[in-house]
Amino acid sequence: MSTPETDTTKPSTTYITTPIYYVNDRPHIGHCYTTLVADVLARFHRLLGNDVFFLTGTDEHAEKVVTSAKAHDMTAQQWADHNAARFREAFQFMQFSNDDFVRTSEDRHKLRASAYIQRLVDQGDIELGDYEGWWDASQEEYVPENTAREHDYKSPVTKKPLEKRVEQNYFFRLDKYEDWLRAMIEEKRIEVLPEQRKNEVLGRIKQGLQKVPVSRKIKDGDEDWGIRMPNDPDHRVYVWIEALCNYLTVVDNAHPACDTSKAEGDRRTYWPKSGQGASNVVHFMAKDILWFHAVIWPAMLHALSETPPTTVYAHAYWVAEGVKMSKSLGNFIELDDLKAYADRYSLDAVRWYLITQGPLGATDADFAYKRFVEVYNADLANGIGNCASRVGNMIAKYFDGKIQDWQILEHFNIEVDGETVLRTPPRGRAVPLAQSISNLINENKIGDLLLSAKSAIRIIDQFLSDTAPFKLAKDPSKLQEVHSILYQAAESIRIVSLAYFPTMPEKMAQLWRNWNCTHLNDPNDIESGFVAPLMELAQWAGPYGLKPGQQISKGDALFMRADVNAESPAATKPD
Ligand code: ME8
Repeated sequence: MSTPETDTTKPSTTYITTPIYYVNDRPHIGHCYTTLVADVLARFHRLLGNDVFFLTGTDEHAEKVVTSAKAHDMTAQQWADHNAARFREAFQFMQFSNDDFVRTSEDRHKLRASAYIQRLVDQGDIELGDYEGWWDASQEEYVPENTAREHDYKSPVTKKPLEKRVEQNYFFRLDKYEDWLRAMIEEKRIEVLPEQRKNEVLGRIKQGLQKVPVSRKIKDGDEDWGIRMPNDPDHRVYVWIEALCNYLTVVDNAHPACDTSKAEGDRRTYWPKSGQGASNVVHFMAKDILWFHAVIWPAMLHALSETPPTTVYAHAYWVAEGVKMSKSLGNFIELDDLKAYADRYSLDAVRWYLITQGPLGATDADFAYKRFVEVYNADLANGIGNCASRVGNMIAKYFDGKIQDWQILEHFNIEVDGETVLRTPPRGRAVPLAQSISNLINENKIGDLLLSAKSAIRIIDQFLSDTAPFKLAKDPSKLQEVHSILYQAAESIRIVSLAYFPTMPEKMAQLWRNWNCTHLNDPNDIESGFVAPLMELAQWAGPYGLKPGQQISKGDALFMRADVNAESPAATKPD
């Protein structure tokens, strides 16, 4: 067996973040998707035995939160509380394994973010000046003149008219960091992914960087909501600038501004200061907010003498049945839609569909009911589900569900076009798949990894069809061969199931319970942790492999086949 490949170029400590979401409205598929991508990556890291910290949360100090709160007859805080709870509930429903959930209205965030801003002011990285620009109220950001002109002075995202604003503001001297940023991104010391997005960012940096406004003067009658400039309480910190700070405030628990280190442990290991250790810091988001994460935030960190993120990953968008989702069209795929799909097909099937069909790359992806059913039947009901049942049923039927203490054969004779050829078992696919996980995960290649897991299942299925144990079993002299075939298939499925676990933890835990596999500390609790790191769990017939005497029970099917003619569950979901 070849030795496991491990990527020694990257540290194993990993910090994974999602955007913090605006609480002006409820969560939808987009929020769930980015958080799912982060969740799956975090679960892969845990499976590898890496130390990982996964953060998500809510961004609360936006003007649109105030406006929307008023429309609901609530204070901004009340409305933020209401919607932050909906995000938490949504993420629990999706079974995300985030280690913390930050809200920017919390003291730990406000105190530390103010302290960072004060330091930037003291150092001269933030200074006072006049600003005149095109304000996109729906996105809470200024749009550069050329972009505003290109879009006919309408929001490039929501198409609402832009507002001309002139104000005295504090500015962050982003211009000072142009050369540094360009070099960092070109040399992949900050890796911007996918490649196409990196090229867009570099192209925009090359047009020149200007100072960016970081505050807004408070007007009479404004609700007291947000963080004030620590050096000038007449100004409020621009929501984007303090929101970005969340990634650091949550792990910076040694900061004198707020000592909560006892409750939280030492989280600085997840994002050490330069020279004080190493960690992969991975920010996930969609393409809409890449600029803030790939340019403004790294420059702020550099100015604060903090390490920049290792990876900034901006996926594309979901659209719904071929149409861009928008409020005016009312065609958002809502949490309730996902719940209705989960109700019919299982939550893990929803997670699988989103991850494998979603916009992980630079191209938008379509959420379409027909495609969901196709993928569900092909990958799950007829894929891993059927493959595992075939093997489980045959072990039950021919061996009373017990792995025998017999020698396991490695080669099998099969007939192809009337000739006898030697067929090797799928172990040659399953073991290298497990060995490749570390490298693929370090490169954030979740899509490629799941594709190879899927193709490994197809190969196991083909092996069963080629060797036809169900025919051989009719001849009692062939039982050792039948047992070997089934062992080879079952042990391969067990190893491949480890690669499926991060996306479909409930279903894989169900399979492991059926087969009495001891991968988890508590077989009934997917969050109980693995008993050993992946390379030990995945060892062929190793300490956690299928062994003589192990009872394989058929159990319930993992995925029932879906009726392609049924109506979409979203169409029949309750109000
Ligand atoms: O921008 N497809 O928050 P936000 C895929 N608060 N992902 C989508 C999506 C879609 N159609 N729509 C939204 C903000 N998303 C700021 C972030 S971070 C310091 C501050 C996801 O509530 C995607 O991750 O508008 C996108 O980047 C994010 O939601 C925007 O969420």
